[in-house]
Amino acid sequence: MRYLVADYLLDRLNECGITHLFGVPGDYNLRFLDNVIEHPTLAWVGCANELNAAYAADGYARCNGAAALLTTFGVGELSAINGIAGSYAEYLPVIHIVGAPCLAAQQRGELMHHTLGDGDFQHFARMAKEITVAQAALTPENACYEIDRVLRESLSKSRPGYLLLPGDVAQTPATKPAHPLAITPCATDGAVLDDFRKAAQAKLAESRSVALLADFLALRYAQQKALQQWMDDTPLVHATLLMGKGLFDEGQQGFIGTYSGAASEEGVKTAIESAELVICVGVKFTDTITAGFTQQLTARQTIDIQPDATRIGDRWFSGLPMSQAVEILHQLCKRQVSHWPVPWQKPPTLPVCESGILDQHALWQTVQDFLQPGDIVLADQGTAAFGAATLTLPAGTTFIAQPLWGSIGYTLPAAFGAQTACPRRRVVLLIGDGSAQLTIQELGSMLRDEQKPVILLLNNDGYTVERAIHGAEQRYNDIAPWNWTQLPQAMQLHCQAQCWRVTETVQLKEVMHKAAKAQRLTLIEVVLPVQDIPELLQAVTSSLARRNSGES
Ligand code: TPP
Repeated sequence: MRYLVADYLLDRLNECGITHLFGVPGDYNLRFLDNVIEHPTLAWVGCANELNAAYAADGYARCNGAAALLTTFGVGELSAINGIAGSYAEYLPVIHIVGAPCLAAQQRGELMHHTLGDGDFQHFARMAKEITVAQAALTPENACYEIDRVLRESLSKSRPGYLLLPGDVAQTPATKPAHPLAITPCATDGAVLDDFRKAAQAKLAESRSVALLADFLALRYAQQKALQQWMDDTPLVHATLLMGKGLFDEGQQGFIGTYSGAASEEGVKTAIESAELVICVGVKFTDTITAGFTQQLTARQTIDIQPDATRIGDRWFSGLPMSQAVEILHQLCKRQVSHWPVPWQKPPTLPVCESGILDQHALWQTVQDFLQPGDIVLADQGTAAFGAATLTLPAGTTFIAQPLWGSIGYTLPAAFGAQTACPRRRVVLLIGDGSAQLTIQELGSMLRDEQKPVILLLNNDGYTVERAIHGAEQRYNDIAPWNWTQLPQAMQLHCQAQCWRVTETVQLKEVMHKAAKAQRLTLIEVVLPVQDIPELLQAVTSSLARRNSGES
C-alpha cells in the first residue's frame, strides 16, 4: 500500500501518544477518515457536534498529555473554535486538523460550499491564528515538515496547533518518518543556571518560613511527580489554586487546601500569606479563583516559576525551563541544614450538616464520602466547580474544571474524552442543569462506547450562579425544565443507564451507595434549592458583581 501524507500525520500523532481522533465527518475530510479507519493504532471517535468534539479532545489531553480533533472546513471548524480557545487559554496541546477543499479548487478561487462565497480560503485559518500557537496550510511540498513543526510547537508550548489539510494533499505520497519527532527544550545557558542557583540559595537561607503554592501550569508542564517527590523529601506547607487542584496527594503532611485569596479558609490564607517565602510553581492569578485578585503576596516574598522563566524577588531568570527551576529548588531544600516548620494542619473539612435537607452542604459532604483514590472528577462552571474546590481529594485523583475560560457545558464532553483516555478509571461528573443543556448530546456517545461515568446533574432550576451575581428573580436566569432521567433512554435504543432523581439527603446517600457498585452509566438528578450556593462562590460572585459594575 502507498504511504501517504495522511499516514504520515497519523503516525506522528501516534508518536505524540495520541491514539484517538475526535471529530465530525464532512465531505472535505472523508477520504482522510478512511486512512484513520485503516490505521492500526489510532481510533476514530465520532462526536455529536464539533464543539463537543473540541471539549472531548481537551478532556482527553488533560489525561493523556495531548489530543487531536478533526473537523470539516468552515462550518465544522468554526463550531469547534470556542473549545479550541479554551484549550489555548488553559494550555492544552490539541491538534486541530481541518479537512479543506482540494488545492486546485482553492487556487481557482471557486465558490465552494462552506466558504463565504468570495474565493478566499484563508478566512478561517486567519481566525485560528488567534487561538493556536502554530498553524500550517499543508501542500504536497511542505506537508511533512510543516506537520512536524506544528506538532513540535504545540507540544512544547502546551497549546493547540492548526493544520489545514486539503483532501488531495492528504492523499499525496509521502515517506515514512525516519526519526522520532524530537520535542526537547533548548539548552539553558550555564551562566543563567549558576546565577539562579546562587540567588535561590540566598533567598532560601534568609527565609524563616517557606510555603509552596502550585497551579495548573505545573500540571501542563509535567511537574506533578517532581513536585510530589519534593514534598516527600522535604515537606513544606503547600497548597494549590483551584485550577491546580489534584496536583498533590491531599492527605499528605503539609498539604493545607485550596488557596483562593480573600475567599480562602482562614488557616490556608494565613499559612500562605504569612510565609516569608512562597515558591509559586506554574501559578496564574485569575479573577474567579482569587475572588477578584484578592491574593496578598508581594514580589519580594515570592519565587515565581513559570514555564520558561523564573523570578526571584524582582529579578527574572529567562530561558530557564520550569523543570530545571523545580529540580534546583528541590535540591537546595534537601541541602538546607535546618528545615522549615511544617505544622500538622489538615485541609479544612466540610461542615457537618444534620438537617437532612438536600442542599449544597449535604451534596458536597456526600460527594466527599463517595470519592475514591484514582477517580477523575470533573466539575462544571457554576456552583459545581466552587463546591468541588472545598473537597479533599483522595490520592491519585485527577480534577478537571475550566475556571479561566469558563465555558459552561464543557465538562460533559470533557468527561467523555477523559474516559476515552482512561477507560479503567472511574469518572465522576458534576454539572449544573443549565450547563448540561448546552452539550448533553455527548451522553449518547458515552452510552454508545459503553462508558460508565457517574453523573451528578445538579438541578437548581436554572442559572443559579448568575442569579447570585445579578437578577435573582429575572426570567433570563430560568431554563426550560427537562425530564433529565428520561434522557439516556432517548439517546440510546438499548439503554444500559441507571437513573435516579433525588430530593432528600438520605436518598442521595442511598443512590450514591448503589452507584459505587454500578456497572452501568449512572445519572443522578440532584434537586437543590434554587438560590443555594457554596460559600466560596458567595465571595467570588460579590467580587464579580462589583467588578462588572465598574468598581475594582
Ligand atoms: N455561555 C457560556 C458558553 N459560558 C458561560 N460561562 C456563560 C454562558 C455564562 N454563564 C456562566 S455560569 C452560567 C452561565 C449562563 C449558568 C450555569 O448554570 P448551571 O449550569 O445550571 O449551574 P448553577 O450555577 O445553576 O449550579
